[in-house]
Order: sequence, then structure tokens, then C-alpha cells
Amino acid sequence: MRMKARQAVTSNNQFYVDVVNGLQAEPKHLDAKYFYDAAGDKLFQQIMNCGEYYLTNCEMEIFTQQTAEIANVAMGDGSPFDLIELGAGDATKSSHLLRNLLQQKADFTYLPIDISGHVISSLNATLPLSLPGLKIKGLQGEYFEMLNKAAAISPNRKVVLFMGANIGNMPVKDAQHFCEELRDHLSPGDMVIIGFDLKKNPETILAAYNDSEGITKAFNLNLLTRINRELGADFDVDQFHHYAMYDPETGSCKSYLVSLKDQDVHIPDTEIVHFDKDEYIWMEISQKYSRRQVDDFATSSGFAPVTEFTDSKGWFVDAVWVAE
Ligand code: AVI
Repeated sequence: MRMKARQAVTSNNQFYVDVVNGLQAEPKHLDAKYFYDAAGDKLFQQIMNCGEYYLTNCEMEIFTQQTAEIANVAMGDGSPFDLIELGAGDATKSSHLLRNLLQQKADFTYLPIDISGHVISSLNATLPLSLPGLKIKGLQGEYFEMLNKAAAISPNRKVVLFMGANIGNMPVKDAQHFCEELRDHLSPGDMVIIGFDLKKNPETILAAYNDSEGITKAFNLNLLTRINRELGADFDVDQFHHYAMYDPETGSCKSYLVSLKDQDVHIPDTEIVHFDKDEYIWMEISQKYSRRQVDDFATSSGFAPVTEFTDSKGWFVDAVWVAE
């Protein structure tokens, strides 16, 4: 077991470093980007299908009910463009937009960017079958590195999609910094379409992150299971409680795992991680914004807000910004 764990540590170096640093910090925290192993992907799929998690349905409504309007905005003056999607996943929502653009004979190439090689090869293989005529070039890697690559591949103007309220998984300051960096990787006139989950009834938000079936709880606990499996740790997963909270004042929705007892967790090759009873690990932030904040975000990072698309409940916004 010990030997196996060492091998795992070597092959998962960044994961190991981030986990150990996070658990030795005060307060303890883990990076939510590590939720998404194979089991985490499945659980996230279940979250998106569960009644309380409204975000996916809201953005899906926008992309299915206002497809032509979004396509027209992206087509702009009709000049050729690259449609770049950050964190494309299976492109379920964006494929509606792609189909409409093809129907309108828009001159564009789709460049999905994803950290997962599996995602990119599957998009490259399947999308041209379901969307005949689509020009696609998947790019596997970090967002900003791949944006540089996209700029090197073609001089066309860029339209960047960053959907799913993924920006909400960054604390506000990091999100601001992300938008500034995004701007730095674009040229004046380039466009971004970016999804934000909006502030709304606090009960609605809280329920989305504390669903009655316990899927979100399992999603959080799965990261402890992943740490056990991949890093040889010995978290007693049943001895942690999932706690989600939403603060309507700041718009921060946060998830924690709270230790149900005094306990020690061993991770090979590092100090014992001690938990007092009721001590928590901060797992994730899902930040909610007002429409005013979304506009302020644009202007403070070098974009001009152009228009926005919202669902019929007014719960979610896909904001359209142009780089100045
Ligand atoms: C991916 N991201 C936008 C989701 C969210 O709503 O913050 C992740 C998630 N975490 C718990 N439920 C869903």
C-alpha cells in the first residue's frame, strides 16, 4: 500500500502538493477543480439533472430559446471568426449555437479548449458527425496557453464562450483577475459571452448546493475518496458532514466538510493532518452576482458590456462583452 501510494504521489505531483498544502493551511481547504475524476464527473452530471440545481436548465433555456439572437451577436459584421469555448465539456449547450451558425452560413471555426485530452478527442470525432460542415479544431491544455495558440493559428477575430457559471467557482478577486487576463489575451473588438449565476432568493440558491438526495454531499465527499485512492491517504469519509451556506449580502455560496470527531488523517510522506471535532475543510465557492456587478466586472477589466441574455426567470445571465 505504502509503495503503491508513493508511485501515485510521484505521478500526481501537483495534486499531492495542492492537497497537502491545503490541508496544512489554516483554515483547511481543498481545490474544487479536483472534484472532477471519473466518479466526480458522473456525480456532477447527476447534480445537473437534479431538480434543485437550476443553473444548467436556465442556461440551456437561454441557448435553446434565444439561439438566433446569440448567433447574430457572434456573427457581428459578418467577418470570419473563431468561436472559442473555454472548458467545452460535451458542448451540449453550445451545439445549439453551432447548429444555428451553420444554418446561417456563418464563416467560423469552432475551437473548443479543455484540459482533458479525452474531451477534446471526443469533440473532434463526434461534433462533425452531428453538425456536418462544422470546422473544428480542439485544443487541449490550459485556457490562456491555448488562447495564445488560437491567436497564432488564425488572425480572425475571436468570440470566446465561457459558460456554465464556471467563473463563480473563483473568489471575486480571482474572477476579476481572470477577466483582466482574458482581456490581455484578446484584441480590441474581440468578444466574450460569459455565464454568471445571479443573486436570487437565498433558499433557492442554498437548495441547489444542498439537494435533498444528497448528490452534492456525495460530490464533495468524493474528493476525500479520491485523495485516499490516488495519494494513499486514510480519510474516514463517513466522519465528515457536508455543510453548504449562502450569504445574500456577499453573494457567496460556500461548501464545507465538517469533521464529526477529533481525528487524524495520514497522507504518506507528510505530517499527520489533525482535525478537531467541528473543524472544517472549505471545499468550494459558487459566487452569485447582481447584473450591475456583472457590468462593473466588464468595465473594470477592459471590456465594454454590449448586451445580455437571461432566462425567463431572470436567474442566470450570459453577458456579452467586447474587448476595448
Ligand atoms: C461547475 N460549477 C459552476 C458548479 C457550481 O454551481 O458552482 C459546480 C457545483 N458544485 C456543486 N454543485 C455544482
